[in-house]
Amino acid sequence: MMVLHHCMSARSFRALWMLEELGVPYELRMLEFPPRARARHFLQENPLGTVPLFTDGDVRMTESAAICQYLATRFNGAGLAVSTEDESYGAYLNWLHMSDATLTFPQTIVLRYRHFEPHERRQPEVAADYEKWFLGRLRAVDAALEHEAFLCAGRFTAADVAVGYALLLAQHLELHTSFSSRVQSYWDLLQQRRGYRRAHEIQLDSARQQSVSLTAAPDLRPFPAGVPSV
Ligand SMILES: N[C@@H](CCC(=O)N[C@@H](CS)C(=O)NCC(=O)O)C(=O)O
Repeated sequence: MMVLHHCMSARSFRALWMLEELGVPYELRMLEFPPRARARHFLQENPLGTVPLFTDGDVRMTESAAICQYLATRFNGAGLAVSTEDESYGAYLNWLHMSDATLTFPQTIVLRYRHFEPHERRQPEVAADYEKWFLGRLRAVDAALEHEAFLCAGRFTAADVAVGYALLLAQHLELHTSFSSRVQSYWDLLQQRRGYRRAHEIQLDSARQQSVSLTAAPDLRPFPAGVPSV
């Protein structure tokens, strides 16, 4: 049985969304955020304390975009992967990597220095700079969508799930108000997918069943006193 450790709306949502797009069986284990402070038992499974942690037998993965790629290829029949023979293969890999390294990373700086840090440690200018960085990098998404509904290969792929999560995080951070109309339309399209909606429902249901709080990981409240922010 595949197992996914997940915090509400954290980057592990990429893997959850993929699993729901694929419709394959898995077990979802919900954790309070941040697990290193609020679910310390988890450190035995992942010393980094981060989610996702995804296991499939002896396979163990902690990078959300890599898990999207793994699942798309492992369940190739679902059509969410792009094969090495496809001329879009390079673009597909580029989007998968860009989703976290370029589009999520600057948002984590905004999250931290605008929302999570105690007031005296907040850095409004740093947050504003990285907001601009993120919005600047989104120009790549806008350009890719000029003649296409999806990012690559002329169809919905794991790359759209990985990049779609970066747009979800932007919405949590209220950066979506600066999306171009093309990016906003793409984001609207992604949110209509059954897999996306199911992933939201499942994380809520599972949180209730497993007595985990329902607020999103980036719930925009500072960490409580005593929880180190790195
Ligand atoms: N590059 C990793 C980042 C994983 C990561 O940092 N996850 C965050 C949640 S979005 C986390 O678990 N943070 C908890 C902490 O820093 O203690 C990925 O894409 O999965």
